[in-house]
Amino acid sequence: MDNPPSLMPFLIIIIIITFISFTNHPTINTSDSNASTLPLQITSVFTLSIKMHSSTLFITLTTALGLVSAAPTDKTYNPTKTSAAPRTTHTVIAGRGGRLIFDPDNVVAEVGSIVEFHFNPLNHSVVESSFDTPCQPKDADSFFSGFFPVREGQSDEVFQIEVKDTRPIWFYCAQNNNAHCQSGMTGVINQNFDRQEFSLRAHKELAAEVEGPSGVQGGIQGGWRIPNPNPLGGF
Ligand SMILES: [Cu+2]
Repeated sequence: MDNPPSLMPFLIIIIIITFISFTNHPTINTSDSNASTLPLQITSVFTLSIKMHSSTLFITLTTALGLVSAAPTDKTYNPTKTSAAPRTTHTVIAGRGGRLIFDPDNVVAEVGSIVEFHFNPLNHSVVESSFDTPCQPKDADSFFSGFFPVREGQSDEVFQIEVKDTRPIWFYCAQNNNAHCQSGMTGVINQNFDRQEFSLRAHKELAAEVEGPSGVQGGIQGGWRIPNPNPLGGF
């Protein structure tokens, strides 16, 4: 890409060379009495200027070159971009293949990413729990998707949650008909793989021992229930 200001130093040098050549031209030399009067005066003035003020001229030209070479700084300014990078979305299928599972049930998701739950047939849901107390909401703020009755294919809507920090997020399906949570419908986001006593396997063992119904929240919360962005996803 052309950068017009960068040509300025060369133009100035060419002008200087031309100017010096002009002053040394024999037809307008100050010693030539046949030269016309006007060019002689101009040449004399210029020659005198160069001789008497060569240092000043040098400084002036150097300053000019400096200003010209500094000029492109403004041209290379790039405004700050304001568009956000697209967020990663991790898809989890509840009840995939008619089984009482989340697939995958052990999700690794970076902070700021989205985990998006899709729902296959039966009537599944997803609720946030804690490691120690499977099949029950973690607290009053636990996310809850509501139920997704589906006859075939996948649900018209999905449920999204945002991963806000690196702590493990435990979840389960609150469908009590056939005890989905106790039957293996639990999962985790960002399990601590250095602490096997808190593994998903250990959590599922705890869930299998839970007696009584799974708990649900009073209403959909803690995420976004939105139209399915990929209803023909093939699962
Ligand atoms: Cu279920």
